[in-house]
Amino acid sequence: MAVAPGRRGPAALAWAALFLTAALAVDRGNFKTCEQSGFCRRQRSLKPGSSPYRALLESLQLGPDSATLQLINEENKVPLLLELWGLRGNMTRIRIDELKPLRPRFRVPDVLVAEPPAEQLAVTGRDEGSVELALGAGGHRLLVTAKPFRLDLLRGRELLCSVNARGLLLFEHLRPRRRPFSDKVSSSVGSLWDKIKSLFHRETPAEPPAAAAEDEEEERQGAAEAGGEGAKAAGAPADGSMQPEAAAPAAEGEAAEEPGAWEETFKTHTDSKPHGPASVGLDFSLPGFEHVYGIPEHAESLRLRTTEAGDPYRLYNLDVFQYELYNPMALYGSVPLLLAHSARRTLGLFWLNAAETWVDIGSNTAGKGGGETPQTDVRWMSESGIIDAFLLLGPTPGAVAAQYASLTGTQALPPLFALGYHQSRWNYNDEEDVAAVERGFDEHDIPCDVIWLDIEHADGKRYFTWDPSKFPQPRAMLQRLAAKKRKMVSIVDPHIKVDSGYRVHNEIRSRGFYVKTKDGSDYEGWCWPGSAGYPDFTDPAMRAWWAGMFAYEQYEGSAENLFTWNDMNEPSVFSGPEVTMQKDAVHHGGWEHRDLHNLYGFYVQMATAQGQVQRSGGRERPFVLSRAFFAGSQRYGAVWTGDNAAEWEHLKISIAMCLSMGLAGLSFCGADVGGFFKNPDAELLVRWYQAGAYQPFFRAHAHLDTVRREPWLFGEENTALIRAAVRQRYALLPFWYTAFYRSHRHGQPVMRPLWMEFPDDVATFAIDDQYMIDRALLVHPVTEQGARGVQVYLPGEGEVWYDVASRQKHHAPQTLYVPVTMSSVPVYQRGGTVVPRQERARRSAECMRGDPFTLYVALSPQGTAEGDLFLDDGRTFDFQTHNRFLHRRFTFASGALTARAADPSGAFDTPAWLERVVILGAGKPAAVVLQPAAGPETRLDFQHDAETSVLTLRKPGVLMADDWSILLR
Ligand code: NBV
Repeated sequence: MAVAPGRRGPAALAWAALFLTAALAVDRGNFKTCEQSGFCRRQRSLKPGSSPYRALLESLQLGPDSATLQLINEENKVPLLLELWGLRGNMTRIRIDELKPLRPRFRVPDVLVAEPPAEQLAVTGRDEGSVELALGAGGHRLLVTAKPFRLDLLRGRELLCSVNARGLLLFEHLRPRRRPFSDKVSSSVGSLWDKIKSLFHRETPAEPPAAAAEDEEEERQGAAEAGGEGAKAAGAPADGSMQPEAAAPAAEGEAAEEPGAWEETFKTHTDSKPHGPASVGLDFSLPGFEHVYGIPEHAESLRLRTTEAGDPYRLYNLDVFQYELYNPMALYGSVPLLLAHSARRTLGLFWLNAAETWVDIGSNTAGKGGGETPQTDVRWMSESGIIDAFLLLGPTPGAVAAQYASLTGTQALPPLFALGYHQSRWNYNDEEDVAAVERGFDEHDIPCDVIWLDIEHADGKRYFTWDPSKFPQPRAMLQRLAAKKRKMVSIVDPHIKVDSGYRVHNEIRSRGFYVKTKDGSDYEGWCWPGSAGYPDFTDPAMRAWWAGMFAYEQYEGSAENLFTWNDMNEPSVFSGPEVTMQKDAVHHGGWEHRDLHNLYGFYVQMATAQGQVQRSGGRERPFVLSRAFFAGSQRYGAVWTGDNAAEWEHLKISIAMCLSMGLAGLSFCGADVGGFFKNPDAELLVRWYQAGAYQPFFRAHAHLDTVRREPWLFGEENTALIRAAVRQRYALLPFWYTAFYRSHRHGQPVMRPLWMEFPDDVATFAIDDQYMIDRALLVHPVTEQGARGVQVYLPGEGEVWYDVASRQKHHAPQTLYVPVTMSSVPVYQRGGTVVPRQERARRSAECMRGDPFTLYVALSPQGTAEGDLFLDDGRTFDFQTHNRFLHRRFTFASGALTARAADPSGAFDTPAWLERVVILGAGKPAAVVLQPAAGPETRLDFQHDAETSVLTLRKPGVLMADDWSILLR
């Protein structure tokens, strides 16, 4: 069947034609370079050299689980407090704040799942110039060198990481504003009135205890002066007051007073910076490492590049229209976690700061060759807040993933349906359109779990409402979907239409829940609905209220099978600087938007997920897709790579981008299948379905002005190809679900780079056109137009791999040339694994509940294999709260396949049974015998294909919940 094209006027169609033919390219001028970002410029202008910081070793104090030490900047005499922890599980935490800040500096809340438990530290060595600390049981030592200040983290004789070895610690202390003569020069734009105001402006934060702060500053300045000439040299006002004249030029290293330090203009926007410069920066040297990864989100190869020649990687959640590939520009989400990997070990650096951040990467070997010991240097620079850095010491990739998960939490276990296929577009026009699309899936026998509604479904972009003419009966529509065991997702963006007739706006405003401007009024920005307010999701009371909005009686027309999509939550503000919120906007607690920008989207998704949990009385698991994210967002749902395009390069980079997110804890990642902007041709669309079917979040989505592209609109042949790809996804749902369960339990990424599984195989370190799903499947999607074949690298000395389609066995390591046709999706099962499948084609995931299973047992060269299966109701928290689950382990050894509980604490009633076992790489047995846990042995029918060495056992018929063994005799 065909779907009617969207009902659009001629003007819209003309615009669409223009849009569809225009070349896509980001308008770089809308976004800052490091040079245009005052603090980045100041930080980066500090070149490696001798650091002005000295550690005051005599100030060392050992607490029960941490050590503190003062650092002094010998040029301006401002003291810092360094705190060190040896955390349990092979981690070290380094926190640096001002000893006596003029006002409290922002510390990131709610991201760490708990205060990380620490181990006792001990002083193990000391001399005039250094102190050595033992960091708990892991055998790590920390050498603190006094002058210049430096930290070396060692294990035995091996140096793992040095901090401030390049002398790039730059901590801009808070200061009272001096007479801003310099600002006159710097503020190219800005009203006269603003300037007059700023001349008389003293810092008056909305809430932090600043009243006392200036006294403290006086004290500190006094102390500094007593302590030496440095303070005078730095021009610090002795009485802490504003000086009518700049008392003295800023001292060297005191780069803060340069133009832009107290006010900064970008394009038409002036950032008032009422608290002045406050940035922090620090360098980490990683000897022995040449490969670094992580710090999503960037449209970049998996392996990060060095940044010396251009801009650093930027972490600042932004709505970047038509983003470009392979560059360090910021995108919608940020996770300040960087991984370094070598054949010897893996390390992680987690920089817990939610302000705008830039990351410079340098290497002594990049492009240089030669026999030097490789070293990577990483430099972090953030606009405000403190330095709170975690060194995750691995030593394996899996250990780093577990360490990061112990800090920020693991991936939420999605409801099963969410791992199925999602059909979205901007927009499905009305209830009839939704019904027709849904019918299309049934008519074409393509499974589909969810239909999505974008912004046009709401009444005038008033979220939590429905357009009365297009969606007059939302509940009935949801019921029709529910009857087919399908779900719906509606979009709820965090910009709220300023409209006194809109209840949501009125309530947020009357409760004082909007973000405020620097002057204390409700902040308003321009977005889809026109003028919009932005709820302050950093306020727990606001989040509780928002969560309450998902109650069925609040969100009218909603139902149990309606889930949520949070878009534009960077936040996107069309009228704002860099399409986001002004940095001097004020949040709960008086904190500036500057301090916590990268957390906004995290909180939106948190509150939304909370709402979904609450509406079911705490029983049902939520599903929320978010565009913006931060460290810890994995606890609240899924993320996607935003507005990509129907281009082959975009298809290719979706793999690298999701791998990078997975490394940073966000396992539930996907890209718009088909590409958001532009129209894919049939070949690209089919290839994208084939790739998407093997990525964690599998959703087709398209821009409003693209041609309709439901899977059956490209001719029978292509429909069949798409059907096959989607069905492959569904057959593997038990495998995906089990992988997600283990990710939820242990923090391992579901989609992972080859080097996570083969950490000492250097050949895998730069690969990002193929990857592993869990530890069993290797996928190399076809991402080249007109491809006749792909080169697949099969890693693992002495291992074997089985082509999932042909069942042919291949020895590793080797690079295999694999000829492909349009139906090929190169997937390999690793020898030594067991993969569970459900192979009956159904309408949706829920329809597969209770369906029988097939186990694919791929034998290792030693004739062994192991795998598992997690089963529960697929939707509630009962697996957690009532142990209602099955976690089964299948082991093949010595000619016998056995099924036992992987976790005997769970129990779950299911009629699901075993209908087939396929053993790859098996010889022909004389007989096959089933030994059930209770009852007599029976013989099983089997079939052996001598050419492929595939042994198929028919109808074992045992329940998946039972223990049993199958013996090959
Ligand atoms: O809500 C409309 C779109 C949405 O379809 C897309 O997936 C988001 O990434 N949204 C962005 C806003 C407009 C984009 C041009």
